[in-house]
Amino acid sequence: MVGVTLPIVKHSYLITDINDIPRIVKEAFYIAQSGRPGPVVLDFPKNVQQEKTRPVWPTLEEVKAGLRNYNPELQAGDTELNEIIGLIENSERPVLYCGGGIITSGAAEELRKFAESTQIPVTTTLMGIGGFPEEHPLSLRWLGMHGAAFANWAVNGEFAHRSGFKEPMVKLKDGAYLLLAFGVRFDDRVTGKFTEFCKTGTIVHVDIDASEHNKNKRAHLAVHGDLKDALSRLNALIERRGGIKRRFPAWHAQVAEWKEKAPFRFGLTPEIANSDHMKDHMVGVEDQVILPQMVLQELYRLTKGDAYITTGVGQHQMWAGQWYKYKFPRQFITSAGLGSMGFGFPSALGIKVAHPDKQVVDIDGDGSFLMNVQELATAWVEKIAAKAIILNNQHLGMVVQWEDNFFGGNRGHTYLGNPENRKQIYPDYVRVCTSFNVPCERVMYRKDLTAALERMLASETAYVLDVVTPYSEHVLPFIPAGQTVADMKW
Ligand SMILES: Cc1cc2nc3c(=O)[nH]c(=O)nc-3n(C[C@H](O)[C@H](O)[C@H](O)COP(=O)(O)OP(=O)(O)OC[C@H]3O[C@@H](n4cnc5c(N)ncnc54)[C@H](O)[C@@H]3O)c2cc1C
Ligand SMILES: Cc1ncc(C[n+]2csc(CCOP(=O)(O)OP(=O)(O)O)c2C)c(N)n1
Ligand SMILES: [Mg+2]
Repeated sequence: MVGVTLPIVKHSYLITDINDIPRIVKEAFYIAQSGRPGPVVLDFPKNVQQEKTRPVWPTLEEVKAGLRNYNPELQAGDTELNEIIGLIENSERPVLYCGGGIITSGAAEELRKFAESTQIPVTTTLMGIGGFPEEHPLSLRWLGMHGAAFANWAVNGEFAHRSGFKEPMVKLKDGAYLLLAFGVRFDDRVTGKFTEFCKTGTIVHVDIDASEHNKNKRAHLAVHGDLKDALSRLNALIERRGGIKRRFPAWHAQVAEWKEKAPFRFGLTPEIANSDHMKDHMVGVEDQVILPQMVLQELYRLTKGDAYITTGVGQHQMWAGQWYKYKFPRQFITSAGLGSMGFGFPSALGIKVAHPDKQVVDIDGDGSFLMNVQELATAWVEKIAAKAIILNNQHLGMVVQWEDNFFGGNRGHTYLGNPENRKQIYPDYVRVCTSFNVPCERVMYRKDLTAALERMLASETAYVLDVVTPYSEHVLPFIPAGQTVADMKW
């Protein structure tokens, strides 16, 4: 078992002696939560489970002393922090690119203070969403494959759209000259083709895990340390010197122009209303089609942006990132990198248990929701009032998007409905959910959406809303894998 988990978790233990349990459990919690947090597996054989002993619990100090080769309390050097301040003072087009490290290190407040005092625009990764309030004037939302066009331009520069990957890249405007990469790992879904990412910028990379430095992209200044500590000390340094002298009015004007030019957007086309599973239901009421983005917009309005949102994996996940705006860390819980379909509903249950007074909504895909459908029983048996919205496009929508873009629309088992009756919405989630005693209703027409969302939000038990949406909608912006900002469709 440990042999299987070793390469994919932070640490694994095989317990062979019952007297080791107190130490191992305490170490496991310490390792999981400190430094770069990550899962720790305990393999607990049945013969050891059946033995008896009297536990002797070590103190945290004893645990730390026993882990001599593990030092998660790393601090950036003073020289490096001063160097960062010098780079800001000498820079013209700075951008903060912040990720999951802001959230795991608990540095959101420090980041906000730093951004406000330096006036540097902030973009986050998908994992960094909530690390900086998205309604803040300095927010560029998130960047990458499906991130905001204006965030991608701010980092990489604006290029004329080219129709083929082999055509030359024609630059229209420069992007960042200084990229402050804080707690990010330059994932390829963010960078696209590594050599073209932030080509004109000096890159500073602060990370607690040295193996992330220069992994995908060379950093001009690699800083090894905890981000909360680094940001608090940067803020103190700035305060001590009476603030940052440099201001960036021309850069802010450029960013504002980009935001105006390419906000997230969507529109209803005849092709969309003609989506196979919908067209029979939409005759004469084509304007009643519900697009997935509309559901999120309306949910955002009704919950005033305060709900916790979880997701499965797919198009719905990207729309949940784009059309709900996040204010605080861990408000958006998504499996991101090694995205696991089925993640949404169980995560929503966990968050609701931790925050019983908060609204928790899983934005799910029909494919993803089915992968952990048995969790409806957990919701009922444990009385957990988490909500789920299935953006039901009757397809593995994200895969369909790739089929349409790269494989001539050839379908490889991405239709999830009933091939013998395409008009039928299949499976019937109302019957699936109510068979678990969890109330569920289906919505298909726009006129019914708001009231249905209100009923879901008002419910004191778990509740599922099955919203039927077209499958022909694509997530935009879109930078195809391994390509560049010049290839971005938006
Ligand atoms: C279909 C699909 C599309 C996607 N599209 C996008 C996209 O458009 N944009 C996007 O951003 N992502 C996208 N993703 C997610 C993407 O794959 C990555 O999961 C994500 O970009 C990684 O975010 P991150 O760089 O913040 O890294 P994380 O995985 O959050 O890593 C955090 C980094 O912070 C460091 N760190 C942790 N703790 C500390 C600390 N205390 N101090 C300092 N450093 C610390 C870690 O060492 C690590 O380097 C997509 C995923 C899917 C499934
Ligand atoms: C367990 C698992 N299997 C397969 C995939 C690959 N995959 C990524 S997105 C996707 C389609 C998801 O469909 P759905 O949940 O209906 O979401 P939609 O894209 O339609 O919004 C698939 C199959 C995955 N991420 N996880
Ligand atoms: Mg789907």
